[in-house]
Amino acid sequence: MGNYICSKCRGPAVFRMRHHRLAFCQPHYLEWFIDQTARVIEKYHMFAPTDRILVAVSGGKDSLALWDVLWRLGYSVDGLYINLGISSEDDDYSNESQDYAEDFANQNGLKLHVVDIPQQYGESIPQFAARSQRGRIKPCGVCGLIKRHVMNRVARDEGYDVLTTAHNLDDEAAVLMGNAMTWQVDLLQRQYPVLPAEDGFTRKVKPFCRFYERETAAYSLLRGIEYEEDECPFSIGSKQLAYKDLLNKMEENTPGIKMNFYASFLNARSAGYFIPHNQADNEQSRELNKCPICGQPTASEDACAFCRLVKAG
Ligand code: Q46
Ligand code: ZN
Ligand code: ZN
Repeated sequence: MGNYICSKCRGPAVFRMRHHRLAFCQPHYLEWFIDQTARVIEKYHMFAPTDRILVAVSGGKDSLALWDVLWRLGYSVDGLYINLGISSEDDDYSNESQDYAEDFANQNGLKLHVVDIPQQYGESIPQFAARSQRGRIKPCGVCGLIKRHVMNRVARDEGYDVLTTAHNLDDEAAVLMGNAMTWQVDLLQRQYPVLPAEDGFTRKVKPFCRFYERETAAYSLLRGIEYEEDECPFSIGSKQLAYKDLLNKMEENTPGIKMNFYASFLNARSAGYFIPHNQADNEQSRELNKCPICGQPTASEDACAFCRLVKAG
């Protein structure tokens, strides 16, 4: 990579980050990346050294990198892979992704929970989506609902203190842009690197929220982690991808703008913006009940959205 030199040892650099004005050789990049993750965990009080952590792994670069880093930092961290039953003509996406997650766990002697949605509930995500309200809910909507339910169930049943996901800065900035376009105050208020445990929900944290996607990709590559390179076929043409493209174009002209956008939002949020006008009313409306079928929290008076979806099959 050009003539850049490592900011730490002055040897030849293999990776450069314009916005940080840093470049590193391989060992010093891996070291820097782990160190930065530890700082974010500390900054947002994500978890304590004794906490039992469950990391949601998709078999892709971000989630396997997260599992690797937390394990190297000495945390007690197990994985959860949810097989969604997604495939296309030329790509057995869910099964291949599961192989990558299992290989990673086996190579490093780590524990992986696997929940196979078609096996356990009789239908894949596309099948659930096709009949949910006669196809009115898109696969990603159904997928999000099912993943949230399963992650929370496994975390609760297996006694984990915290659930981690590998959302990176590109993901968070794209979600932020989507929420800001329509000023969805309730969603903006909930967009934070830590969601505390409450009302039967396990604490959720995002230790990679300040890394650019190319930084997590570089970590996996330089660490030699093998991962599923294909994206889920349903992500093609999504609004989220369109926002990511837009932000990437802006980043090309103004390095650091993506980080600025997200970090400034977090500061504004911490300063009290995005708090609903009538906080009391809002808290009232958030009162949750217990689903009579699965026991998970729900805003519904009856069965939760997940149980209604499964029961309707
Ligand atoms: S896995 Fe699920 Fe994503 Fe595929 S169906 Fe959509 S939400 S795109 S993170
Ligand atoms: Zn170096
Ligand atoms: Zn339920």
